[in-house]
Amino acid sequence: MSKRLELCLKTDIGDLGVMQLKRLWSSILMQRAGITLPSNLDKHINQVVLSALGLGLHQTMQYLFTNAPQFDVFESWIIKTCGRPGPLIVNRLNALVAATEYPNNVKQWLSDIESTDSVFSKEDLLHWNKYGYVVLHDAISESACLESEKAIWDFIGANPQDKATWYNTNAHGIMVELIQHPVLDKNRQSLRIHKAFSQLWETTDLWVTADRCGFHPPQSESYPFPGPDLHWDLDFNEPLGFGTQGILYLTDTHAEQGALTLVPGFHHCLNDWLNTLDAKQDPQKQDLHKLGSVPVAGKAGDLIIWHSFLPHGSRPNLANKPRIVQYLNMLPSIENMSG
Ligand SMILES: O=C(O)CCC(=O)C(=O)O
Repeated sequence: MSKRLELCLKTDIGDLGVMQLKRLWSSILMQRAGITLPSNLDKHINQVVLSALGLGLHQTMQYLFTNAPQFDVFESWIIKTCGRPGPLIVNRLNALVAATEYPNNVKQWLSDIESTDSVFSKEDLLHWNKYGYVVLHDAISESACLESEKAIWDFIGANPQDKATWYNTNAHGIMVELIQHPVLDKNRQSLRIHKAFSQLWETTDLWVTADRCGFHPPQSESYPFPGPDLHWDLDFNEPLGFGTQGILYLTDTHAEQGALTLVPGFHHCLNDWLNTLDAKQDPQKQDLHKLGSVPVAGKAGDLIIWHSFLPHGSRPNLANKPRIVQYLNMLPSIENMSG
Protein backbone atom coordinates (compact mmCIF):
# COMPACT_ATOMS: atom_id res chain seq x y z
CA MET A 1 0.00 0.00 0.00
CA SER A 2 1.31 3.46 -0.80
CA LYS A 3 1.94 5.76 2.19
CA ARG A 4 -0.99 7.86 1.16
CA LEU A 5 -3.44 5.05 1.72
CA GLU A 6 -2.60 4.29 5.31
CA LEU A 7 -5.02 5.21 8.06
CA CYS A 8 -3.58 8.28 9.78
CA LEU A 9 -3.42 8.67 13.55
CA LYS A 10 -6.08 10.78 15.23
CA THR A 11 -3.31 13.12 16.44
CA ASP A 12 -1.87 13.72 12.94
CA ILE A 13 -2.47 17.31 11.92
CA GLY A 14 -1.93 19.60 8.96
CA ASP A 15 -2.03 23.34 8.46
CA LEU A 16 -5.38 23.84 10.24
CA GLY A 17 -4.07 22.09 13.34
CA VAL A 18 -7.26 20.03 13.71
CA MET A 19 -6.80 16.52 15.06
CA GLN A 20 -8.82 13.66 13.55
CA LEU A 21 -9.21 15.56 10.27
CA LYS A 22 -6.29 13.82 8.56
CA ARG A 23 -7.52 10.44 9.80
CA LEU A 24 -10.99 11.20 8.44
CA TRP A 25 -9.49 12.17 5.07
CA SER A 26 -7.33 9.04 4.96
CA SER A 27 -10.24 6.75 5.82
CA ILE A 28 -12.38 8.16 3.01
CA LEU A 29 -9.58 7.83 0.45
CA MET A 30 -9.01 4.25 1.56
CA GLN A 31 -12.69 3.42 1.13
CA ARG A 32 -12.60 5.12 -2.26
CA ALA A 33 -9.74 2.82 -3.21
CA GLY A 34 -11.86 -0.20 -2.25
CA ILE A 35 -10.21 -0.86 1.12
CA THR A 36 -12.81 -2.05 3.60
CA LEU A 37 -12.81 -0.40 7.01
CA PRO A 38 -15.28 -1.07 9.85
CA SER A 39 -18.51 0.65 8.78
CA ASN A 40 -18.78 2.60 12.01
CA LEU A 41 -15.11 3.57 12.28
CA ASP A 42 -14.94 6.99 14.01
CA LYS A 43 -18.48 7.74 12.83
CA HIS A 44 -19.44 9.99 15.73
CA ILE A 45 -16.16 11.89 16.12
CA ASN A 46 -15.97 12.44 12.35
CA GLN A 47 -19.45 13.93 12.43
CA VAL A 48 -18.38 16.20 15.30
CA VAL A 49 -15.25 17.36 13.45
CA LEU A 50 -17.16 18.21 10.27
CA SER A 51 -19.89 19.99 12.24
CA ALA A 52 -17.29 21.99 14.15
CA LEU A 53 -15.66 23.10 10.91
CA GLY A 54 -19.06 23.98 9.40
CA LEU A 55 -18.99 21.29 6.73
CA GLY A 56 -21.86 19.06 5.66
CA LEU A 57 -21.26 15.33 5.80
CA HIS A 58 -22.59 14.61 2.33
CA GLN A 59 -20.86 17.70 0.93
CA THR A 60 -17.49 16.55 2.28
CA MET A 61 -17.89 12.92 1.20
CA GLN A 62 -18.83 14.04 -2.27
CA TYR A 63 -15.81 16.31 -2.50
CA LEU A 64 -13.39 13.64 -1.28
CA PHE A 65 -14.82 10.85 -3.43
CA THR A 66 -14.87 13.01 -6.53
CA ASN A 67 -11.46 14.66 -6.14
CA ALA A 68 -9.33 12.32 -4.01
CA PRO A 69 -7.21 15.35 -3.07
CA GLN A 70 -3.88 15.45 -1.23
CA PHE A 71 -4.44 16.45 2.40
CA ASP A 72 -3.15 20.01 1.92
CA VAL A 73 -5.56 20.47 -1.00
CA PHE A 74 -8.41 19.17 1.20
CA GLU A 75 -7.49 21.73 3.86
CA SER A 76 -7.41 24.53 1.27
CA TRP A 77 -10.88 23.43 0.12
CA ILE A 78 -12.10 23.64 3.71
CA ILE A 79 -10.73 27.18 4.09
CA LYS A 80 -12.34 28.20 0.82
CA THR A 81 -15.66 26.57 1.70
CA CYS A 82 -16.17 27.68 5.29
CA GLY A 83 -13.13 29.59 6.49
CA ARG A 84 -10.33 28.74 8.89
CA PRO A 85 -11.62 27.45 12.26
CA GLY A 86 -10.99 29.78 15.20
CA PRO A 87 -8.93 28.86 18.28
CA LEU A 88 -11.96 28.04 20.46
CA ILE A 89 -13.06 25.39 17.98
CA VAL A 90 -9.58 23.98 17.40
CA ASN A 91 -8.75 23.87 21.13
CA ARG A 92 -12.05 22.24 21.98
CA LEU A 93 -11.86 19.67 19.19
CA ASN A 94 -8.27 18.74 19.94
CA ALA A 95 -8.96 18.30 23.65
CA LEU A 96 -11.89 16.07 22.76
CA VAL A 97 -9.90 13.94 20.32
CA ALA A 98 -6.86 13.69 22.62
CA ALA A 99 -9.12 13.04 25.63
CA THR A 100 -7.52 15.85 27.63
CA GLU A 101 -9.24 18.46 29.76
CA TYR A 102 -10.86 21.36 27.94
CA PRO A 103 -8.74 24.54 28.12
CA ASN A 104 -10.07 27.39 30.25
CA ASN A 105 -11.52 29.41 27.37
CA VAL A 106 -13.69 26.42 26.37
CA LYS A 107 -14.71 25.71 29.98
CA GLN A 108 -15.69 29.36 30.40
CA TRP A 109 -17.73 29.36 27.20
CA LEU A 110 -19.64 26.24 28.24
CA SER A 111 -20.19 27.54 31.76
CA ASP A 112 -21.58 30.83 30.36
CA ILE A 113 -24.18 28.84 28.43
CA GLU A 114 -24.92 26.72 31.50
CA SER A 115 -25.63 29.81 33.57
CA THR A 116 -28.10 31.43 31.13
CA ASP A 117 -31.82 31.12 31.85
CA SER A 118 -33.69 28.03 30.71
CA VAL A 119 -35.63 28.45 27.49
CA PHE A 120 -37.95 25.49 28.00
CA SER A 121 -40.48 25.57 30.83
CA LYS A 122 -41.42 22.56 32.96
CA GLU A 123 -44.48 22.10 30.74
CA ASP A 124 -42.33 22.14 27.61
CA LEU A 125 -40.15 19.42 29.11
CA LEU A 126 -43.19 17.35 30.11
CA HIS A 127 -44.41 17.67 26.52
CA TRP A 128 -40.98 16.57 25.29
CA ASN A 129 -40.99 13.53 27.57
CA LYS A 130 -44.52 12.52 26.64
CA TYR A 131 -44.56 13.23 22.91
CA GLY A 132 -40.89 13.21 21.95
CA TYR A 133 -40.94 16.65 20.38
CA VAL A 134 -41.01 20.25 21.54
CA VAL A 135 -41.24 23.65 19.87
CA LEU A 136 -38.85 26.48 20.72
CA HIS A 137 -40.68 29.68 19.78
CA ASP A 138 -38.68 32.71 18.61
CA ALA A 139 -35.59 30.57 18.22
CA ILE A 140 -34.30 33.28 15.88
CA SER A 141 -35.47 36.84 15.25
CA GLU A 142 -37.88 37.98 12.56
CA SER A 143 -35.05 39.68 10.68
CA ALA A 144 -32.94 36.50 10.80
CA CYS A 145 -35.92 34.60 9.32
CA LEU A 146 -36.25 37.13 6.51
CA GLU A 147 -32.52 37.13 5.75
CA SER A 148 -32.34 33.34 5.83
CA GLU A 149 -35.38 33.06 3.59
CA LYS A 150 -33.81 35.49 1.12
CA ALA A 151 -30.56 33.52 1.13
CA ILE A 152 -32.53 30.43 0.09
CA TRP A 153 -34.52 32.20 -2.64
CA ASP A 154 -31.27 33.62 -4.02
CA PHE A 155 -29.50 30.26 -3.88
CA ILE A 156 -32.24 28.41 -5.76
CA GLY A 157 -32.61 31.29 -8.22
CA ALA A 158 -36.37 31.64 -7.74
CA ASN A 159 -38.62 34.62 -7.19
CA PRO A 160 -41.20 34.68 -4.35
CA GLN A 161 -43.61 36.66 -6.57
CA ASP A 162 -43.38 34.38 -9.59
CA LYS A 163 -44.75 30.88 -9.05
CA ALA A 164 -43.40 29.72 -12.38
CA THR A 165 -39.87 29.99 -10.95
CA TRP A 166 -40.57 27.75 -7.93
CA TYR A 167 -40.07 24.53 -9.84
CA ASN A 168 -37.03 23.26 -11.78
CA THR A 169 -34.69 24.94 -9.32
CA ASN A 170 -31.41 23.43 -8.10
CA ALA A 171 -33.24 21.92 -5.08
CA HIS A 172 -33.07 18.13 -4.74
CA GLY A 173 -36.69 17.31 -4.03
CA ILE A 174 -37.42 19.56 -1.06
CA MET A 175 -33.74 19.73 0.01
CA VAL A 176 -31.54 22.73 -0.80
CA GLU A 177 -27.78 22.19 -0.61
CA LEU A 178 -27.11 25.57 0.90
CA ILE A 179 -25.00 25.09 4.03
CA GLN A 180 -22.38 27.83 4.22
CA HIS A 181 -23.91 31.27 4.55
CA PRO A 182 -23.31 33.97 7.19
CA VAL A 183 -26.96 34.18 8.22
CA LEU A 184 -27.35 30.39 8.47
CA ASP A 185 -24.17 30.29 10.57
CA LYS A 186 -25.53 33.02 12.80
CA ASN A 187 -28.70 30.95 13.36
CA ARG A 188 -26.51 27.96 14.25
CA GLN A 189 -24.65 30.05 16.83
CA SER A 190 -27.85 31.16 18.59
CA LEU A 191 -27.42 30.91 22.34
CA ARG A 192 -31.16 30.34 22.76
CA ILE A 193 -30.98 27.32 20.45
CA HIS A 194 -27.88 25.95 22.19
CA LYS A 195 -29.65 26.30 25.55
CA ALA A 196 -32.73 24.50 24.19
CA PHE A 197 -30.73 21.49 23.04
CA SER A 198 -28.71 21.48 26.25
CA GLN A 199 -31.91 21.19 28.29
CA LEU A 200 -32.88 18.11 26.29
CA TRP A 201 -29.41 16.55 26.25
CA GLU A 202 -28.72 17.59 29.86
CA THR A 203 -25.32 18.90 28.86
CA THR A 204 -24.05 22.08 27.24
CA ASP A 205 -21.16 20.18 25.65
CA LEU A 206 -22.83 20.03 22.25
CA TRP A 207 -21.85 20.80 18.66
CA VAL A 208 -24.20 22.32 16.14
CA THR A 209 -24.43 20.45 12.85
CA ALA A 210 -23.87 22.13 9.49
CA ASP A 211 -27.07 21.06 7.74
CA ARG A 212 -28.74 22.14 4.58
CA CYS A 213 -31.99 24.03 4.01
CA GLY A 214 -35.36 23.13 2.55
CA PHE A 215 -37.68 24.60 -0.06
CA HIS A 216 -40.98 22.78 -0.45
CA PRO A 217 -43.29 24.33 -3.07
CA PRO A 218 -46.99 23.52 -3.39
CA GLN A 219 -47.67 20.29 -5.19
CA SER A 220 -49.42 20.33 -8.54
CA GLU A 221 -50.33 17.86 -11.26
CA SER A 222 -46.88 18.21 -12.78
CA TYR A 223 -45.11 18.38 -9.41
CA PRO A 224 -46.22 15.58 -7.08
CA PHE A 225 -44.93 15.53 -3.48
CA PRO A 226 -41.31 14.32 -3.79
CA GLY A 227 -41.03 13.18 -0.13
CA PRO A 228 -39.51 12.43 2.24
CA ASP A 229 -42.55 10.69 3.72
CA LEU A 230 -42.35 9.14 7.19
CA HIS A 231 -39.05 7.40 7.92
CA TRP A 232 -36.28 7.22 10.50
CA ASP A 233 -32.68 8.35 9.99
CA LEU A 234 -31.55 5.42 12.10
CA ASP A 235 -29.50 2.36 11.28
CA PHE A 236 -31.54 -0.52 12.65
CA ASN A 237 -28.52 -2.84 12.33
CA GLU A 238 -26.69 -0.85 15.02
CA PRO A 239 -27.55 -0.30 18.70
CA LEU A 240 -29.95 2.65 18.93
CA GLY A 241 -28.99 5.56 21.17
CA PHE A 242 -30.70 8.82 22.08
CA GLY A 243 -30.54 11.47 19.38
CA THR A 244 -32.33 14.64 18.36
CA GLN A 245 -33.24 16.23 15.04
CA GLY A 246 -34.46 19.72 14.34
CA ILE A 247 -36.14 21.94 11.77
CA LEU A 248 -36.30 25.73 11.89
CA TYR A 249 -39.32 27.25 10.14
CA LEU A 250 -38.26 30.44 8.35
CA THR A 251 -41.81 31.36 7.32
CA ASP A 252 -45.18 30.70 8.96
CA THR A 253 -46.04 27.09 8.15
CA HIS A 254 -49.59 25.75 8.20
CA ALA A 255 -50.31 22.10 8.86
CA GLU A 256 -51.15 21.45 5.20
CA GLN A 257 -48.26 23.52 3.87
CA GLY A 258 -45.98 20.52 3.92
CA ALA A 259 -45.39 20.80 7.68
CA LEU A 260 -43.06 18.45 9.51
CA THR A 261 -45.06 15.34 10.30
CA LEU A 262 -44.25 12.88 13.04
CA VAL A 263 -45.70 10.16 15.26
CA PRO A 264 -45.88 11.72 18.75
CA GLY A 265 -44.87 9.48 21.63
CA PHE A 266 -43.34 6.77 19.46
CA HIS A 267 -39.98 7.05 21.25
CA HIS A 268 -41.68 5.08 24.05
CA CYS A 269 -42.80 2.31 21.67
CA LEU A 270 -40.07 1.93 19.06
CA ASN A 271 -38.24 -1.04 20.59
CA ASP A 272 -41.45 -3.00 21.33
CA TRP A 273 -42.80 -2.23 17.87
CA LEU A 274 -39.58 -3.39 16.20
CA ASN A 275 -39.93 -6.68 18.11
CA THR A 276 -43.35 -7.25 16.52
CA LEU A 277 -41.80 -7.29 13.03
CA ASP A 278 -40.43 -10.50 11.56
CA ALA A 279 -36.91 -10.61 10.12
CA LYS A 280 -38.15 -9.99 6.57
CA GLN A 281 -40.13 -6.86 7.41
CA ASP A 282 -38.19 -3.65 6.84
CA PRO A 283 -39.25 -1.11 9.51
CA GLN A 284 -38.88 1.69 6.97
CA LYS A 285 -41.34 0.05 4.57
CA GLN A 286 -44.32 -0.31 6.94
CA ASP A 287 -47.36 1.95 6.86
CA LEU A 288 -45.98 4.40 9.40
CA HIS A 289 -48.92 6.81 9.09
CA LYS A 290 -51.06 4.08 10.68
CA LEU A 291 -49.03 4.59 13.86
CA GLY A 292 -50.70 8.01 14.28
CA SER A 293 -48.87 10.73 12.35
CA VAL A 294 -49.63 14.42 12.90
CA PRO A 295 -48.39 17.59 11.18
CA VAL A 296 -46.73 20.23 13.36
CA ALA A 297 -47.65 23.71 12.18
CA GLY A 298 -45.55 26.65 13.34
CA LYS A 299 -44.64 30.29 13.03
CA ALA A 300 -41.57 31.78 11.37
CA GLY A 301 -38.75 31.39 13.89
CA ASP A 302 -40.10 28.21 15.52
CA LEU A 303 -37.57 25.44 15.95
CA ILE A 304 -39.10 21.99 16.28
CA ILE A 305 -36.82 19.45 17.94
CA TRP A 306 -37.79 15.80 17.90
CA HIS A 307 -36.45 12.54 19.35
CA SER A 308 -34.87 10.58 16.53
CA PHE A 309 -36.96 7.50 17.46
CA LEU A 310 -40.06 9.25 16.07
CA PRO A 311 -41.04 8.37 12.51
CA HIS A 312 -40.94 11.73 10.74
CA GLY A 313 -41.09 13.29 7.31
CA SER A 314 -42.73 16.08 5.43
CA ARG A 315 -46.16 15.92 3.79
CA PRO A 316 -47.67 17.25 0.55
CA ASN A 317 -47.84 21.02 0.40
CA LEU A 318 -51.50 21.78 -0.35
CA ALA A 319 -51.18 25.53 0.31
CA ASN A 320 -50.25 28.22 -2.19
CA LYS A 321 -46.85 29.16 -0.74
CA PRO A 322 -43.64 27.17 -0.37
CA ARG A 323 -42.46 25.90 3.00
CA ILE A 324 -38.95 27.26 3.68
CA VAL A 325 -36.73 25.84 6.44
CA GLN A 326 -33.24 25.39 7.79
CA TYR A 327 -32.36 21.99 9.27
CA LEU A 328 -30.48 22.38 12.52
CA ASN A 329 -29.41 19.84 15.11
CA MET A 330 -26.86 19.39 17.89
CA LEU A 331 -24.62 16.46 18.79
CA PRO A 332 -22.93 15.66 22.08
CA SER A 333 -19.14 15.44 22.28
CA ILE A 334 -19.38 11.83 23.39
CA GLU A 335 -21.86 9.56 21.69
CA ASN A 336 -24.73 8.64 23.96
CA MET A 337 -25.75 5.03 23.48
CA SER A 338 -28.65 4.90 25.92
CA GLY A 339 -32.03 5.13 24.22
O1 LIG B 1 -38.46 18.39 6.05
C1 LIG B 1 -39.20 17.74 6.78
O2 LIG B 1 -40.32 18.10 7.12
C2 LIG B 1 -38.74 16.39 7.25
C3 LIG B 1 -37.28 16.35 7.46
C4 LIG B 1 -36.75 14.98 7.50
O3 LIG B 1 -37.36 14.05 7.08
C5 LIG B 1 -35.45 14.75 8.10
O4 LIG B 1 -34.83 15.72 8.60
O5 LIG B 1 -35.01 13.60 8.13
